[in-house]
Amino acid sequence: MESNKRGAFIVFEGCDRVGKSTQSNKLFKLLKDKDVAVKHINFPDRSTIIGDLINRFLKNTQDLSNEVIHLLFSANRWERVNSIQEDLLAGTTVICDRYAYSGVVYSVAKGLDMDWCWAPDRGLLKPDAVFYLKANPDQLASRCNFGTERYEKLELQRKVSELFDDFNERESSYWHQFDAFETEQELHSQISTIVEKLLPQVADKPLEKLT
Ligand code: Z5A
Ligand code: MG
Repeated sequence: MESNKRGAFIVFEGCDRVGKSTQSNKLFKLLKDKDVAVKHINFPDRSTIIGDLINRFLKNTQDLSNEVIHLLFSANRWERVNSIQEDLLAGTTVICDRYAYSGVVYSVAKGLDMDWCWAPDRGLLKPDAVFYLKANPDQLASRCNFGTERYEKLELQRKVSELFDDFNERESSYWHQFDAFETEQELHSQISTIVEKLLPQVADKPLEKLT
């Protein structure tokens, strides 16, 4: 008989180079090894036509206005919404590296209006948990040099970091903050403990949307 339990929608957020990909991949492997149905996705999804435009923008080979790139990042999430919903309802847990919160904070850090920025992401699926890896961008710069992508500048990362902190405060019912300077293994263990409790908690809950 098919299970009517749904999977959990888990998002990783934080500044550049805080370890989102490292931790989301570790969690994916752990759940897979435990035979939990799980998928790992990331935004921007550079594999689509919209994602290719975003990639060219980030690599500085395509100029786009702040408004246009913002809407493309959001459209790139809308491209995946049906497949995420299908997976969750089929009982698959979806681990997502960056989501709508990244969409808003980078654009607001560049000077766009918060309400305008949030509007196109309203109606997307709401995560069951957001794991926010927090690090002071000045300290992060010493972890590894910023690369050559468009947003990898200290001043912008400082604003981004403050805006993530604001989200963490406002959305504290499902955001979990971690110190990104803990060891990879320590962070993984803290995150796994929360996920172990989360999966049974959300299994019978209806999916919610971002409002
Ligand atoms: N963006 C946007 O503007 N609007 C949107 O809607 C979305 C995104 C979705 C590309 O994102 C850009 O898109 C991004 C935001 C913008 N611009 N910036 N800045 P991306 O997700 O493709 O790239 P990224 O997240 O910025 O960078 P990243 O390199 O993928 O970072 P990460 O995944 O957080 O870090 P990591 O690869 O796991 O780790 C970085 C290094 O640190 C690596 O060498 C690790 O081995 C090391 N590491 C990891 N954890 C630790 C610990 N605990 N201790 C020590 N060292 C560690
Ligand atoms: Mg990454």
